[in-house]
Amino acid sequence: MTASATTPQVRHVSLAAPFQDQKPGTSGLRRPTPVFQQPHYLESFLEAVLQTLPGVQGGTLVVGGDGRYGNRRAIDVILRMACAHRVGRVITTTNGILSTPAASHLIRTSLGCVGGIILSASHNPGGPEEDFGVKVNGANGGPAPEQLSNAIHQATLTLQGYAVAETAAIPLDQPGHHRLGTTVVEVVDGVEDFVVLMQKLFDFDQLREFLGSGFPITFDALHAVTGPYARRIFEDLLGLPAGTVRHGAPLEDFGGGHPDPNLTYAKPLADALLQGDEFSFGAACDGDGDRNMILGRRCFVNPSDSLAVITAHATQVKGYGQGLAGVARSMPTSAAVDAVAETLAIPCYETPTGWKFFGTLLDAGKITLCGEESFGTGSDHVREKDGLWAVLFWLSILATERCSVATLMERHWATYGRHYYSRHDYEEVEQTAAAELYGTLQRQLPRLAGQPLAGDRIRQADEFSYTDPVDGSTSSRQGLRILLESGSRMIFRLSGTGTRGATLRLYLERYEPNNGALNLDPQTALAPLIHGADQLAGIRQHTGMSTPTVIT
Ligand code: VG1
Ligand code: CO
Repeated sequence: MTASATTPQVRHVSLAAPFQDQKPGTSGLRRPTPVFQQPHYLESFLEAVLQTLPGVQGGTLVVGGDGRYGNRRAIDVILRMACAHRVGRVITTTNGILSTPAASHLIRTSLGCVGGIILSASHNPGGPEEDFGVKVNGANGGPAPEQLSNAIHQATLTLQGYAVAETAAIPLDQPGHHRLGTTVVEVVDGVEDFVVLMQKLFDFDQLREFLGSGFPITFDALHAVTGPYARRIFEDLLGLPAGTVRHGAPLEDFGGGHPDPNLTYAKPLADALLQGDEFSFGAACDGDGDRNMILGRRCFVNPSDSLAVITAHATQVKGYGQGLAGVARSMPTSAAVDAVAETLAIPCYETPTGWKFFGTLLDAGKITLCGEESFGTGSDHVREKDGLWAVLFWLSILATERCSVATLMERHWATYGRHYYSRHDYEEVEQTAAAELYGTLQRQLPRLAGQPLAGDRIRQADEFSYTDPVDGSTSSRQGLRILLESGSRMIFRLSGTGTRGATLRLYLERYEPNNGALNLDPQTALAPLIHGADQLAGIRQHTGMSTPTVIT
């Protein structure tokens, strides 16, 4: 253990005025990096966290990030502020690399841990001119619930200053123990514990045999946090050839790309699977490792369908053989999983967007699996969505079924019918234009029921609000729903993770029974709804955009 020679001096810095823009969004506080680099900005938010999170003094905190520009500096600031706040122990990782699901696991397994601080803006690009972010997790390992985030925000609004210790930077290049005043800093390997957890949930012998039997796969880490985890799992433990993991070295700017595993931002991978024949399976994860994209040869798996498939096959997988307590999906996620839950006769919950809303259900043992349309899938093994877990789950199913991804999907739809689904994102829309589009539609809602739309009729139009079945807390204003008589629907939401202008998300869904047309292109199957949505909300007119930025 290295110890600072003397007890570090604590400096109290006063703010000329508290920051008024530190309200966390869907998942943490995300801002362009230059905003976080303003004097006192990061410190102010951290001070509010340290004042608000219960049990900080004397407690244990987990700290790490996705390796983006600013990661190292932020860890240094957190360690010095933790010392000033007399945190008992801070667990951080070599080079500060820690995926969001691995952080969740570390929080849950570390004695006396009161929560964690994850430095990531997730799928947003990184670098000096791109985005940075701070996510705060509670003692259960999950994202701060709304009440905690609101309390942190309230604290920032009236903050007069912050306390920080004057110490030299702690080296993070290798595991070890250090002492900063009364605070112990433990630097641990951020990969190993997580990999052990995966080995408990999945049969690695079966996977090794299957993957070695002529089922070539490729994984794209997009130069983000999952690189070291994926190399360890796929190349070291499952014996796949070096190079199976593409872009495996975490870079501060993710190589200049968006670390967002979708068809637009992970195009080289998508092209390899959708146009080439080299691989039977491909996958990618996002900046902080909680999202996943699953691809088969000539087959893209829609994330809503992925949750349904995982649910349908769960008992074939080692860690889930005892069956599922229930499942949950976010409101805009398609009802594909609902159909499976009905067959399995297990409860299916519908929550607002954001992983934080699954926490109470997971903690209460009401659900085992949950997911979102935004490439997020997970289970009760941690309290975050988990990209590599989803990839291993899919491979485990394929190892039992011994068929292609496309065949698995065809069989699934032939059993449950198909929920055609797509999300259209309009990014960097001018704030006022987006607010006007949303507000205009919101005001129309009470008059919409009974009106014709998209060759159908509107059954119900409302703004989604949610009462948590476990703790009774309520969350309103969670997206505008237009539900049609046929069961089709369209949802309008404004993103809570974007940092430039506004992002409008339009979610479209149409059900086709299992004796219907199951092999249409989703954009074709949804064409009347796409057109109807524009008619109803004037998307082109308000945004000035004729096509979405990203289509999933
Ligand atoms: C988006 C997704 C949401 C997800 C959130 C955080 O939020 O839609 O489903 O939980 O990102 O994911 P929004 O408000 O932009 O629609 V991550 O991987 O960025 O932490
Ligand atoms: Co993420």
